[in-house]
This record gives sequence, C-alpha cells and structure tokens, in this order.
Amino acid sequence: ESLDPITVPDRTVEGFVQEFLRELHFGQGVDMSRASTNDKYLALARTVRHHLMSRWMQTLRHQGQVQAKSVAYLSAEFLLGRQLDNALLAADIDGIVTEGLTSLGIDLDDLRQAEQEPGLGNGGLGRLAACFIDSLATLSVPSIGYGIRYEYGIFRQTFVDGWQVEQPDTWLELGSPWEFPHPEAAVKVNFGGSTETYIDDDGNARSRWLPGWSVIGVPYNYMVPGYRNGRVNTLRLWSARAEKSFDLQIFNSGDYADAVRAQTFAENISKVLYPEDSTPQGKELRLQQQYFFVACSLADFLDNVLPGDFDLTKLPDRIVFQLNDTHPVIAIPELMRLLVDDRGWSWEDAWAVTQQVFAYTCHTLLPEALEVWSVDLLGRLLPRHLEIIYRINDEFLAQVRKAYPDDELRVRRMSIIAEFPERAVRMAFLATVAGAKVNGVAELHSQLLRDKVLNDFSAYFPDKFTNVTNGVTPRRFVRMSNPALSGLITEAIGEGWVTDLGRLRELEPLADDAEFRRRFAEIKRGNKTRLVDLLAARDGIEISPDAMLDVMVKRLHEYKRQMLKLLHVITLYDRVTSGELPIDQVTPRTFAFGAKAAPGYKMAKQIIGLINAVGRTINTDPALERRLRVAFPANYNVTLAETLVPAADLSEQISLAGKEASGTGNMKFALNGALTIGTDDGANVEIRQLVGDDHFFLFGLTEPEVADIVDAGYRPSTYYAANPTLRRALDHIAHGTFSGGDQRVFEPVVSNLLHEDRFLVLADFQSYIDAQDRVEKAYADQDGWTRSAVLNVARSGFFSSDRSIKDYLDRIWHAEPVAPPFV
Ligand code: 26Y
Repeated sequence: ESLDPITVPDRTVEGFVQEFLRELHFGQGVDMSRASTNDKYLALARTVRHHLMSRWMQTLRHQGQVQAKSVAYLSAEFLLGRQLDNALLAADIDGIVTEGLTSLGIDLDDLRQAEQEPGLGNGGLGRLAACFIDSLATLSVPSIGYGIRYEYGIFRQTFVDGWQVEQPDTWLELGSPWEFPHPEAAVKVNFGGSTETYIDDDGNARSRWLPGWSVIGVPYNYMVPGYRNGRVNTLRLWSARAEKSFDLQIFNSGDYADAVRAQTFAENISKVLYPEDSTPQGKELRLQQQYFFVACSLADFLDNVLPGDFDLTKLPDRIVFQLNDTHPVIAIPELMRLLVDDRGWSWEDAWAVTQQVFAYTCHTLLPEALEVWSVDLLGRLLPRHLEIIYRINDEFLAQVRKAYPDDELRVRRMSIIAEFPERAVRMAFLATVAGAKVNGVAELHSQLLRDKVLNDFSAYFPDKFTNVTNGVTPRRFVRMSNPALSGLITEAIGEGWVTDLGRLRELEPLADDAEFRRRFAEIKRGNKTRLVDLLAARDGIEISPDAMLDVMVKRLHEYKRQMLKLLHVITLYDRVTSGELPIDQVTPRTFAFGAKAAPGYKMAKQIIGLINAVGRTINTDPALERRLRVAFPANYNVTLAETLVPAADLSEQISLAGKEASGTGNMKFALNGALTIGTDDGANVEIRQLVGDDHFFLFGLTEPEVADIVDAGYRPSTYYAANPTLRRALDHIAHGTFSGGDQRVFEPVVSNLLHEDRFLVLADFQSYIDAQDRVEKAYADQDGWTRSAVLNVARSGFFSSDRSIKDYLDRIWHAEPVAPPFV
C-alpha cells in the first residue's frame, strides 16, 4: 500500500520550515518575532507529528482490515518520558529539523528542554510498560496500550534542607501536543449501588447491577511509533469527566461550590497518580481508578475496536489482555459481567472465554506489595463484581477440594478471599486463577514465584507459570540517549543493531582493539562532560568529569538498600578523615544518587535526608580535597536518566537477594558500558551470566542463604559488634557527624539498622566493602576497565525489550507480528 500523498509532509528542509511556520502562525497564533520558546516547541511538536500521521492512519485502517490477533496491554502506569526526541528518531527527520530550525535561528536543544515529560508512572513497572509499547510497535505487533491520563503524574521532588518535599507535577500546564482527545467516543462507567436477582425470559434466576452513580471516560490517543518501520500504534489513556458539568439550578440559586460538586468528584478519579510503589494503601480512590480505566478499555475494545458483527465466542483468537501487575485485575470480573449480565451468556461459556483472554504479570516478591481489597470496600463500590468474584472462588475451591480431599488448610491458603486480618480479595490469586498464564519478570523471580509466593498455585496449575525476563528499549536508552556510542557501534557493525540488539555481540572482538577502546573511553568521557554541564545548569551541582561516576538511581526503598551504598561512602570518609587512608590513594569518585520516596514512607524519607546530610559533610570537608563527592540531584526522572546512564562507570544494583523482581536500570547501565556491582538478585543474575564474572562485581548473600539466616533469627547487632569498620560507620551517623552533632535526627535510621534491619544491610556490609575494594583495583587499570565495559555492551543485547516481547508472543500471547502496512 502507498501513502496518501495529501497527508505526507514534504521531507526537505524547506518543506519543514514552511510547515513549522504554518504551525506557529495558524496553530499558535504568533509570528517568529513574538513567539515564546513554548510556542516554538508546540509548533515543532505538531510539525513532527505530521510526519507520523499518515502511518498512524494507515496502521489503523490496516488493523481494521486484517483483524489479526492483537495484544491489549492494560497498565495503570506508562512512564513515557519526553516524546519529541523519540518522534524525531522514529520519523527519521532530526537532520532536516536541526537544519531547518538553525536557518530560523532556533536551537533545537532549547525546544527539547521545553517539554515536560509525562511522568505517568512511579518507576520500573511504568517504564517497562513504555518500553513494551515501543517494542510492540517496532516489531509490528497489532496492539494497543490502555491506561489513565493522570492530570498530575509522579510528584516533583524538591529538597528543603535536604529533606524531600513534594510538589504537584503540572505536566499539562503549557499544553500537551502529543495527545488527541476524543470526547465523542466517551464511555460511561458505573459505580456503587446494589444488585438484585430477577427471573429472565427463559425462567432462569439471574443477578443484575443497579449502579448508584457514574462517570464518563474520555479517551486521549497517543501515537506509539515503531522505529522506522511504517507502523504507528496507539496508546489510549482515559480521563474522567462528570456526566453533567454542573447543575444550573443550584448555580442560579447561588451555591457555586455545590453546583460543580459532581464534576469535581468525577474528575478526581484521573486527577493524580498514586505515588506509592510497594505498599498498597487500600484507598477507595485507587480502586475507582483501577475499575475506571479497565471498564473504559474493555468497553472500548468490545464496542469500538472489534467490528460490530464480531462473534465474541471467538474473542480468544482476536485479543489477549495483558495485566500489568494486579492493578487492572478487576477487568476479570468486569468481562464476566459484560458477557453474563449484559449479553446474557451462561456462566460456563463466559468463564471459558475469560480464562483464555487474560494473562498476568507479577512484578514483586514482597508480601506487603500484594494488593488486596477489603470485601467491605469492594462490595460498596462494585457490588456485582464482588458477587462474581465469590462465584469464581466457590467454583475454584470446589475443584481444589476435589484435587486435594481432606486438605482444608490448603483450600484456605488458596482462597481468593482472605479471612484475616479482614475479609479481603487477593487480587494476585484472582489473576492466577483466571489468567491463562502467569509470569515473573526475571528467571530468579519466576522461580521464587513458583516456589514461594504462589507455590500452591504452581502445584495446581503447573503449566500456567512461565518467565519473561524484562528488557529495555534500545531506541530510547541507547540510540537516543547515547548518540556518540551509537555512532561508534554503527560504524563498527552497521545500523541493524537498533532493532536486533543481539548483534551487539559483533563488538566482542573489538574489546581487544586498542584504538576502539580509546574511542570508547573518549565517548564515556564526553558523556560525563554532558552530565557535568547538565547538573551544573539543572541543580547547581559541581562534579568532575575526571572522577569515577558511581551511580545508584531507583526508587528509595529499604529493600533496594541505598543505606548499604551510603555506609560505603561513610566508610571511605572515615578511612580518610581518621588518617588510615592517605587521600592521594583514593580514586576520585562521584557518588550519584537519584531517588524519590513515597510521600508516606517515613524511613525512606529519613534515608533521603541522611544521603543529603552525608553529601553536605563530604562535599565541604577540605581533608577530602574534593576527591570524593556526593551528587544527589532532586527529581530523578526519565529525562535525567537519559543523560546520567550513558555517563556512568559503575552501576549499583545492590538489593537484598530475593527482593528485586528484576530491575531494568541494571540493563540500561550495562548497555551503556557501565560495570555492575551487584547481588545475585533479579535480572542481575542473568546480566552476570552473560557478561561474565570477570566483568561484574558480585557480592552478598544468595537468596537461599538469606532464607536460612532469617529462619535462624537474624540479629543485626552481632554484625555491628563483630565488625569495627561497620561500627565506625554507624557510629558516625549515631554520634551526629552529619547532623551538626545532633544525635536525634537520624536515630530512627540507626536503631532500625541495629535492631531490625529487615533487608540484611549489616549482614552484607563486609562483602560489599570487599567488592568495592575490587572495583577500586580494577578501575586503576583504565584500559582493562574499558575492555570490560565494551564487553558489557557487546554481551547485553539480550536485554532489549524487543526480545522480551518476542518471548511474550511465543510463551503467552501466541500472536504474531503482521507485515507492516508500508515502509
Ligand atoms: C499497588 C501499588 C502500591 C503499586 C504501585 C506501583 C504497587 C507496585 C507498583 C510498582 C511496582 C514496580 O515498579 N515494580 C518493579 O517492576 C519492574 C518491572 O518489572 C521490576 O524491574 C522491578 O524489580 C520491580 O520492583
């Protein structure tokens, strides 16, 4: 098929300039002499959009004709990052755009900075969803992403005296040029009320829902361009609106607040992203969000995406709904309700279809992160769904009883309904019972899911469980964020690696080529210089391009063990200031941290305060001669990662073994030539296996060792008593070295480590210090280090999200790429 010439913009510099000026004039209503940076950014974004538009239309048309099996990725989070660069790359027009803007006296980089990143996710899970839709488009898989258009994304982090203070993320404030609202395609979503039984025309007793209130979901479409393959998929995010915007009678009577109450209430549903990423709070508004987007998405798919005459018994041939963790799991009873209540199907027929169209990805191992909804709340908000869940559970438990007679203990363990501490629905169990497949996100994680968290279920459904190791998109995280390295790779092995990352293997022999290593090291240094400039401008932080860049960026959580990193920093500080270690023998090092804490997570916020306090002390102590620096820029996000990751020498992946499901930052660093210091946890295990032990700094307890220590009764204070190095580091905190002598400020951190230490920081301390000593020695041989860095890049191609998506296609979705509509 060919493109419709009317919709294809001219791909010349002159054509671009003309389009850009038209957008400025007719879209923004300004001319060059009056245009603000934001005006120019919006005009540019719209101009770039034109270059993807005909492919988008063509993709949609083609999808409607072909009716191939599709994937709907349901996720409460899509942490997209900035769109402009990605669109330029996909449309392959950065050359003409740069030239065209220059001819107008505009610096593309200034316009890039004007974009507010859509931070519609917390961390790994949300970013994974964004990588996956990129790969789905690039692999030309018919697919759609469904989620929520939060008016406020993840909070903007600021530091006040070193303590985290959250500010709202006003990402929509200056306009959002990448979205296409479709209010005419709005969907109604019901809540509350009650259920009743009635006798249908055939004389059967049936149940139906009499909802109490409702809101409207308005879809906003986003383009998801494949990498130069002619395909543009859709991400559809839902925004909540009231059915009536306000009540004119009440307004006229003078009660203005009351007149808009319904609107305010409805719009709260998509107002803000919940910033918790591991402790579900059981908040009603969160359940409203979950049901809201899932109900909109299922209705949209069944009523609008499928052709009008579609035979729903064939649904499994046409779609699979991938559930990104438990957040969208309420889709399961919703589909049952749509089929049984709205379409009059029998329970058995509906269940047969439902069981085939959902699959569930679990992203955690922490018991406190498993979502449960109290029966009380669920019954109030979604009474019919609760009935459906009860019936699913009854029928499931009847089968379990048949399989395991006289094992009521097991039946209780496997019940979708928990009885203690209150009656509640275990969403992971519901997803496991109803899903065709359940997957973990790294080999070790999937193994632990089978052996521990969902052990009874893996015994009962042995074939349901599988693994798909996570991946990251090489487009954003190598090609776009590391242009210099990308150029070097392309020069060496050609361009194909961007969509076939396994080909990085071809770089392996070049690790032994001195000239290649020299250029590789030069690029790393150039990337550090970029970071130095960014941190100076963005945060007023001063670091040196000559120091080793040691980076730990991820959400602040005790299991990830930022404290372990900090104890290493403090140990170095102690060794130097005590005179044990001459400062000229210390490798100059910048310890970079980036981390947001959930606003209600007290201990995490304490640790942020402590990192900043240690940083202040170290950065201003003349004894250290600025050879050791702590850099903790506020508000770590996708945009900052894009400059930070390519500059890193050392990647800190130091979670307690058995706690980090996968990690994806670990992959981004390895692909950009940082060496990892890490535990045998999550995908670190696979990274180490691939890059080789000589090019990875392994330390720490293994998962079985952790389990043994915990079973035997872990006592952190024994480690404190036995290890003078550890004692000195902790004593510095306790004695107020970093808090102007005040011993109370960080007392909670110290006493937690000494008396509880849930994540065995003290148990792994010495092993970590020893590994850091190995890092120090290895780094002294700069050329050897660079060789290892090259090998990390060459051997990490497995961690492309393209490979993950292929695994999902083979193991779970049983769908196939279609030939792209055109190129
Ligand atoms: C229910 C609510 C509190 C909640 C909200 C967000 C619970 C969890 C989350 C997010 C979890 C998350 O980001 N998990 C991470 O997923 C990554 C992608 O699979 C993994 O690499 C990472 O190890 C895991 O912690």
